[in-house]
Amino acid sequence: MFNDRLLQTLRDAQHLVILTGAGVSAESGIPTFRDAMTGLWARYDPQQLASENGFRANPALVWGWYEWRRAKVMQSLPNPAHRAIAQFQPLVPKLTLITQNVDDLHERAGSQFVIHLHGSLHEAQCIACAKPFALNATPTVISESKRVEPPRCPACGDYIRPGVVWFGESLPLDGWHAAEAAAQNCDVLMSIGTSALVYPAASLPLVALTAGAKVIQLNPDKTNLDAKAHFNLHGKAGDLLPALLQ
Ligand code: BV8
Ligand code: ZN
Repeated sequence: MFNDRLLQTLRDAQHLVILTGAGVSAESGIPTFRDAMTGLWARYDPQQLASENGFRANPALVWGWYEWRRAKVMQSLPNPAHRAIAQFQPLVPKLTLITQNVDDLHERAGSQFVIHLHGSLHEAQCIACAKPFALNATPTVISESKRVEPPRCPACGDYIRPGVVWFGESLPLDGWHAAEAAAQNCDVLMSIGTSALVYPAASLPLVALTAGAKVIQLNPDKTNLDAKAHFNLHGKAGDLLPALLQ
């Protein structure tokens, strides 16, 4: 099923970086950004919703969108892709897991020390004074495009916002620096389930290539990375990863 050079590359890996995108959560029932031509994403561009301007223009629409996504994640389970990655972690001398996703499915599958480049749906803070805000354990299960007024900060009264990185916002520096260093020092980087379009996350495979690492891409659709990766596996993460990592 897999070519020997690919299997040998994984067997020989001393420091493996795994970079995941929304595709790794697709088989858990979490819509991706680009494939989700259903519901809210058919009518609104995610880059509009996932931005401070979008939030300021319509806080109830954007807060409702994130609460709907948070409820969906809490009702979902890790899929075989998340589990294969977690099971593979102790088998490699060093594995750095970096995700663009804002769900906690890697952690719930047993992965540790996950680097979240774009924050988390399960965190929130004041948009003005950044005071952390504890979200209620069970989000109001709402329909996909229901408007929900965001809570107010008890300290300053401004809106509470989701703990994610919006377009136009810089990434958490500690996470970004750790991710960049891992890409520079690894010998193998595997990119799984991402359209490789959003920067600076999409630059990590290129950093690894420049540093002489082997790059493996696992994605059903072609991306810009296909032309540069050493190996391209076109298929679903939930099918390929359990077979590849056994
Ligand atoms: C920044 C959190 C500057 C929020 C997200 C022009 C050129 C280059 C860059 C830019 C530009 N204009 C603007 C920019 C910068 C911008 C950017 O890159 N824009 C792109 C669109 C051009 N980047 C930013 O704004 C970043 N910040 O640059 O700041 C700065 C610097 C210093 C100081 C101040 C400011 C911040 C970007 C972070 C945005 N936040 N998420 C939320 O979730 O709501 S991005 C979001 O989309 C995801 O986190 C992810 O990173 C990104 C892409 O999504 P993917 O994960 O790739 O998912 P997608 O749907 O696209 O693809 C899914 C893939 O899965 C598909 O390929 C599909 O085939 C595959 N798949 C489907 N099923 C399966 C599968 N794979 C496996 N198995 C399956 N079963
Ligand atoms: Zn505040």
